This record gives sequence, structure tokens and C-alpha cells, in this order.
Amino acid sequence: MIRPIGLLVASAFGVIAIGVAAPVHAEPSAPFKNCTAAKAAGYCDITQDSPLYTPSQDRDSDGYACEC
Ligand SMILES: [Ca+2]
Repeated sequence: MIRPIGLLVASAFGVIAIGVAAPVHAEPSAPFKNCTAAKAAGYCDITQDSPLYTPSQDRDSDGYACEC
């Protein structure tokens, strides 16, 4: 009777520990669907050397997508 409860408690702590260890905001590796999504995630003025850059989000072709 005691052992299953102990395993349950240990499992709960394991889940909490994993949750704490995981990064809060994973760095995106592909362009956002649109600039609204980029800005909502805290990204703007995305430069051409970024994997988040896409020419379709740089309408004036100055090298900055989703300008702030
Ligand atoms: Ca631009």
C-alpha cells in the first residue's frame, strides 16, 4: 500500500523537476507565420542572417523583417 504512493510522489517530483529544467522560451528556428506572430513572441527587426528572416516579411527589402 505504501510503495505505490511513494512511486506516485516520486513521479510527481520528476515531472516538476523536468518542467523546471526545460527552457521557458525555446528559440524558434524557422520564420514566423507572419509579423503579428513574430511580435507576439517578442521578435522584431529580424536580420537577414537570422533563421527567422524571410524576405516576404521584409517588404522594403532593407534587410530587416518585421520592423519594430
Ligand atoms: Ca524591412
